[in-house]
Parts: sequence; C-alpha cells; structure tokens
Amino acid sequence: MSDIDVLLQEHRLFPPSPAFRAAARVQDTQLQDAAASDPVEFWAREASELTWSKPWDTVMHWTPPHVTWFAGGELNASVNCVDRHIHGSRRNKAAIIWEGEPGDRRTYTYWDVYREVNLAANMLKKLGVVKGDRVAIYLPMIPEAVFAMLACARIGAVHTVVFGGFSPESLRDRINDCGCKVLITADGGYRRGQIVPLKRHADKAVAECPTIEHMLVVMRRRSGVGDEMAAEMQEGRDHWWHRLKRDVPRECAPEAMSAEDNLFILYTSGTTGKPKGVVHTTGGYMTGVSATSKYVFDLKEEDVYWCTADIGWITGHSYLVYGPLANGATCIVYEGAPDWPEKDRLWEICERYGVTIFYTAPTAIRAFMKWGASYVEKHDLSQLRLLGSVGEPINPEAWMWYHETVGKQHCPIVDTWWQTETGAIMITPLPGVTSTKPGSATTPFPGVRVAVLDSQGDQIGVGGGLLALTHPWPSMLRTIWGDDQRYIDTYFSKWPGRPDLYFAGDGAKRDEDGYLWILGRVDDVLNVAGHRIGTMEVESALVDHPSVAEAAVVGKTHDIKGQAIAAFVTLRNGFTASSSLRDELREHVAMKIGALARPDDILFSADLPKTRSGKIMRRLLRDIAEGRALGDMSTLADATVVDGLRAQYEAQE
Ligand code: 7RM
Repeated sequence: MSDIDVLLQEHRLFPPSPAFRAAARVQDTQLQDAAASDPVEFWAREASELTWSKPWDTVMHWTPPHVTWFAGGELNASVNCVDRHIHGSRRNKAAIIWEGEPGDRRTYTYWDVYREVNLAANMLKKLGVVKGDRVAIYLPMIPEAVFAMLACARIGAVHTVVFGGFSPESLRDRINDCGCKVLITADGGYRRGQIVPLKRHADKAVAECPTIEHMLVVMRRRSGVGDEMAAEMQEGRDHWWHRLKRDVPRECAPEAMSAEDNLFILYTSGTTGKPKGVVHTTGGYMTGVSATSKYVFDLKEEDVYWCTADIGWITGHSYLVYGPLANGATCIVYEGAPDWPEKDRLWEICERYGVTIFYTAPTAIRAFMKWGASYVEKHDLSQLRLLGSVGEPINPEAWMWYHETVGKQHCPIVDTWWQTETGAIMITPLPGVTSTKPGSATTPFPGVRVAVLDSQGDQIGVGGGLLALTHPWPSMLRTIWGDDQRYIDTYFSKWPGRPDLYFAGDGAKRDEDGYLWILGRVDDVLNVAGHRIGTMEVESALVDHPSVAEAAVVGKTHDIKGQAIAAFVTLRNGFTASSSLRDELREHVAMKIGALARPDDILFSADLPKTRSGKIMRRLLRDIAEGRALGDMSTLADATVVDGLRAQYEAQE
C-alpha cells in the first residue's frame, strides 16, 4: 500500500476537549459561516483590528489575476507590531525571549523592542536607505533579525531575508535580482557548536553585487569566545551595528505606507532554475497574518508562543514576527539546532519558559520520534496547550506521536497548509471547533475558498485532484519581483480562460466529510525537510561542475526529511565515475546553493531515459529512486537504458 493510501484510510477523529473549547477564542461555526457567505466583509472586519493612520476607501478590487486590498488606506507594519503595544498593559510584557545556541539568553519587552526598532530604523536611514529601497537581511536567529525586519518596515524599505544556510552565490543572486542597497549580516552564528561565518559569505557575495552600498554587521561573537568569527570590516562600506547605534537618534517616525506598498520580497523555489521573488504588500499581508495567528493559535494574552521556523522562511516571517507581534504575544526565538548540546534542547526550552503553543515541522517531529520519547519525558511540558505543524504533509504516525508524547493527548494539533505565496495559513483546523484527523489539514480558514479541480477545471466533490484557491485573499502575493508574466504563468494559467483560479502546485483529496488531504507537489519542486528546492536549481548546480554533461534530479521518500534528493548524472568525455567524484559533486551543490540542497544519492550513468523527442523521463527516474515497479515506458526512445540504470541503482544501495 502506498503512503497516500495509508493516509486516506485514516478514520480517527479527535474533537477538541470540552475544556479547550470552552476557553477558545472561537467555539462554534458562526465565524466560518459568516465568512463563507461574505469573505470580503470578514477580511474587512479583521483588517479593522489593525491600527491604520488612514482608513481605506475600497476593501477589495479584483481584476484577475491582480488584486488590491484596502486601497486608499495607510498603515505601518512596525507600528502594528510594536508601537501600539507600548501604551497600555503590554508595555513591559516580554515580546521576545531569546536563547542563543551556546546558552546565552536575552529578553526584550515591547518597550525594549520599540527602542531597538527605532534605533535600527535610524541606522538604516543614516546609511541612505529610503522608502522603497531594498535591504537584504542575512542573519542568524538573533533578536536583531527581528529588529532589522521591523526597522525596514518602519521606514518603508522592502526587506528580503536570505536564510543563513544559503551559500554566498545564492545570497548574491537574490541581492542582484532585486537590487538591494544595504545588506544586514553578522560576524557569524552558532549551529551545532560550529560557527557559520556569515560575514565571510557576505563578503564573497557582495564582491559581485554592484548595488550594495553598505553592510551593517551585528557582532554575534561572545566576548572571549568565537574569535574564529573575526570579520574583516571594509572601511567606509561596513559598519558595526552596535557602534552605529550610538550615533543615531532614539526615535524614528514611522512611514505612512499605502496598504498596497510592498512590505517584503521573499525568494522561493519554483520549477525553473531561478528562485522567484514573491512580493507581499503591507495592508493585506498584515491582515492575513494577524487574523490567522489569533484564531489558528488561539492566542491569549498570557500565552508563551514558540514557532521554531527560521526567519529565512515564510513561516518565520508570518508566524515568528509579523503575526504574533501584531497580536502582542510573547515569542520564543532560539538560535540553534534541536539536538545541541543534547536531543532535548527544545523540550528544555519549553519547560524553562513555560511554552504554551508550539509550532514546528513534520520533519522535526519525525526526528524527535526517532530519537525517542525519553528526551521529551525528561521535561515538564504541562504548560503546553496547543501544537501546530507546517511545511509538508504530516504522516498519521508522526501526528499520533506528537499528540501522545508531546501533547499528552490534551493539546489540539493544527496542521496548517499554506505557502510563501499565500502569505498566511489557508487550510487549517480551528482548534476550539474542528475535529481533527491525523494527516489532514482539515478545512479552509474563514474567508478562504478552496477547490479540488481536475485538469479541465471541473470540481471534484470527493476524490483527488489539483488544489486551487478560488477567491482572492488579503495576504496573497501580488507579483513576482520584476517578472509579472511569471506570476501570471505560474499561478493563474493552469486552467485556460480562468485567470481567477490560483494554482497552488499541490495535489489534494477531499474525503466524504469534506476534509482536505494535501498530497504534495505536482510540479518539479521538492520538499526536503520542509524546505522547497527546485529540481532545476540542483540540476543547474550539477551541470556547472566541469565533469557533468547532463543531470536529472528527482525526489525520493525519506523517513525523516520527507523527501531526499537523488541525482542521475552523465559525465563528460574524459571523466570517470568514482566515489570521490560523487562526494565532490555533492559538495559542489552544497557550495553553489547551500547544504540543504546536497543530494543524498548520485548515480552515474552513460545515458538517461528519454522520450523520442529527447525529454528526460523523470517519472521513470523517480520509480527507480523509489525502488518501485516502472510505469509506462511506451514513449521511451531506448528501453534498455532504464534496465541498466535500475540494476546499477540496486547494486549501489
Ligand atoms: C509554509 C510553507 C509550501 C509547500 C506547499 C506544500 C507544502 C506546507 C503543508 C504542506 C502538506 C501542510 N511555505 N506544505 N504546509 N503540505 N501539509 N500542512 O511551508 O512555500 O515553503 O512551501 O509546502 O507542498 O505547496 S513554502
């Protein structure tokens, strides 16, 4: 039986406990019912919870596939995340509780964050950044990362955060694609006891970034330790964050941003070799993330909320920074690895700070499972009341383990489906209302309309098909930076003549109860440990190596990472396959893109299976990598190639 069949035979139902329901923000279906009949009205009501310096004229204007929300309105995201909390009872409430991997700790109240964001905003101004400029952020998970994002938002600069695990080349390409003026980085970060030399990577990147005028560098190194991080500062171009901070005024008036002004760009992998700059705007995005944070996580004043995602991903943007802070929540931020120094690090943190809401990825849950329950059981997790999952399909076994071992059977689990492009959670249980099924993201969030469609665009009532969003939502991407045609082609051209239908790139099934089961990507995008990686990106990195003539990359099921990367490579004349070349190619990909893209398997082959018109048949390569029976081979030019590859693959295992 395939994984999908197992998933779809899942019939267990977990209703919220009466106690949870009785205290929940949403306890019945009224909100969903009202939103279903008038989504625009629902979103307008949520938007009005934000602080606006000027009210909007028009809630929504939809000329498919382009939308505006709250046109005419003005607001500032940093005001909504910080300023509006410093006048009342939240002034001295912890906004950020931070732990560095080596064990250093800092707590910032809302007032503290207000001061830091104002100072950082003035530092950017001093470096010449003005409204509309792009600023790249390449930082470890330290409080300054949050301050940097909010500082950009405060002055109307558009941030693009680049995950610290990405290579100098990936950083360079992102900076150049959107023409950043300033790069904010750090001397380094800590990961599994090792130092990630971010400034050195930044120097390499910036050597080929003509638009960068300045670098602002946070000193992460702790006094006396970590001298390996020592950064070379280029006079005039590079500035230490802590020094510049002394030279700027304390207050920075927030820029009044139009609702449709850009808030940030975040790059994500697609089906081509070049990552796309997903553009999010201010009013709609803030509305989406603040409403979903409030209802999906049932956020209450006294909660201690922890989203383990890195700010380099959309989950970090929406559910570590903008959503929870807009709600005045107390957020945990942790710098390092979950198994450092021991495999109970996350549970130790949960216990120490009394975490009540914990949001992580299935890949992490499967790793915890493998490490064993004893690491969890060593700690008092009695404050936990809600668990969340995001990033990839969660298998029922991992769901049950999360429910029993972490949640002690009393915490609802919200399995949240969404994307970089959707900005906010789209399909999810409401924890006080929805009965959950292990492995199902359940039903759309209020105000979101979803359909499962066949390739003709016809609705599938019960059964599998392509996942589509059929009504605009406030936090949807507005375009791809510098390439609106790619926006139209990628997301709104799947069903000809229907530019109003958003194609998510995922397969989904609706069951008899109307529950949605996400089946994974239907395009050439891999999901490795919750990270999106395009097969073409990895192929380009491989072909970049002098020995490689041709490469085809596919995903292969992996019991912890969800998917792992398998590459099929043909060598140029004069090169011979060897295990040292295999290692070299794996490192080459890690060097070009980042360690997250390093292939697990590389198989050398004289030929790749191709159609008569010369297209590589990845489907067959997937069958080989998964050890499955081979599918239809009738279009294959030379069937013997496949037999040879399979024999070779099996010999290698
Ligand atoms: C938030 C995020 C998006 C892709 C998406 C899916 C997969 C995300 C779930 C999921 C099944 C989930 N943004 N995905 N959440 N699949 N169940 N709850 O991950 O842009 O990086 O990735 O991730 O394939 O299209 S993302």
